[in-house]
Amino acid sequence: MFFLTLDLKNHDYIQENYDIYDLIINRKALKKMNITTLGEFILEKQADFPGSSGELSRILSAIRLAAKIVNQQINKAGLAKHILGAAGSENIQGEQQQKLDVFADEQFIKAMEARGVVCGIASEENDDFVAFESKNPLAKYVVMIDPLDGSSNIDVNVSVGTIFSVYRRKSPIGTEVELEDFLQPGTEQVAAGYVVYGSSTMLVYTTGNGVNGFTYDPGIGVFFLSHPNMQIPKDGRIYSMNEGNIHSSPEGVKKYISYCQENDAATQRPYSGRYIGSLVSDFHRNMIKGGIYIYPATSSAPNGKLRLLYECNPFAFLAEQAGGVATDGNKRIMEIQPTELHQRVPFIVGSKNMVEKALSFGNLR
Ligand code: P6P
Repeated sequence: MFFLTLDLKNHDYIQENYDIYDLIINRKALKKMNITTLGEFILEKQADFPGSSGELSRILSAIRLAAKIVNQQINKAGLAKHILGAAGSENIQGEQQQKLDVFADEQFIKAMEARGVVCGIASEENDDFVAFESKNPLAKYVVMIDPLDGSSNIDVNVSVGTIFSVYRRKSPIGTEVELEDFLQPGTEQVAAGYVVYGSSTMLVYTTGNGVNGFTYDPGIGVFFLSHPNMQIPKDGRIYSMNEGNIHSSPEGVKKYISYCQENDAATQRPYSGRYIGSLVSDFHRNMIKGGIYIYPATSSAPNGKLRLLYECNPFAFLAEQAGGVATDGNKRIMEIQPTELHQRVPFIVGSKNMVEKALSFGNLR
C-alpha cells in the first residue's frame, strides 16, 4: 500500500503518490458509479501502449500532484498576502515575476525531478533549461512548461493556468541533456496538456489518442474524468484577440476580425468577442464552445507574443487531437523547427472552419 509522504513546508516529494481516495474508497463502487479518477485513467491508458514502461504515467502523475499543490496556493492567493504580488524579480521575457509564478515553477520542477523519469525541464520562468541527469541518469523524457500562464491576472481573481509538453530526449540516454533535446518540432510531442485554475480546476491532456478533461474535487483531492474525448466544434461564434493590437496587426488579421464583426444572419455573424487575457482560459472555452484565438505579430511583438515550446506547441497538439487547427498564419505550428528555448511565434488556433476561414484572407503574418 503506497501512501504519499509529503513535507508540506518544503514540498519535498518523498514517495510515489497515488490518489489517497483511490486507496480508501472501494474501486468497484467507483466503477459502478462509472466514475474514473485521473490516476485510474492514466494506468488504464498505459495499457494501450504495449510494453510501455510506465514512465510517461509517472510524469503525468507528477504533474497531477504539483497541480494540486499549486491549486491550493492559488485558491488562497486572495488571503495569503505573503504570496501575492511581485516576487521582485523578472523572467527572461522581462515580465515581472509574480510570487506564485516562482512557487509554481519550483513545484513542477521538484515533482518532475523526484520521479526519476525526466532528465531536464525548460520553463518560461528559467532563462536556461534545468538538467536533472545527475539524479535521473537513465531518464528518457524532457518536459517544457509554463508553470503559471496569465499570472498577472491572479491579483484580479481571473483564471490562470499551467501548460506542459513532453518529448523523448534526442541525445543518448545517460549523457548530459542538451539544448537539442528541447528544440524539437511539436510533431515530436508524446504528451501535452494544461491545468486551468478557474471556477473549478481542470486538467486536460493528450498522449496522442484524443483529449480528455478531468475536474478536481478539492474536498477529497482527486481529479475525476468529466470531459471524455473532447472535440473542438468545427464551427464557432467566438473570436478571441486583444483588439488593442488591431491597428498594428497584419492586413489579413484586420480583414478577418472585420469579417467576424459583420452582420450576416446566414452565417450567424456578428460573432462574439471574448478575450480573458489568460491563454489557458481562452483556449479552454474555445475547446468546449468552439471559437478562434489569435495572437498575431504586432508592432510591440514582431514575432507574436506567445512562446512556441511551452504555449503554442502543447495547445496545437491538443487542438489537432480534438479536431481543430493551429497555425502561425503561414504553416502548421507543430511543423515549425524551434531555434531557441523562448522563441515566440504568431498563433492562430481553434475551430477548424474558423481558422481555415481566417487563412483564406491570406496576409496573416
Ligand atoms: P496581452 C499572458 O501573459 C499571456 O501569455 C497569455 O496567457 C494571454 O493570452 C496573453 O499573454 C495576453 O497578452 O498582450 O493581450 O496582454
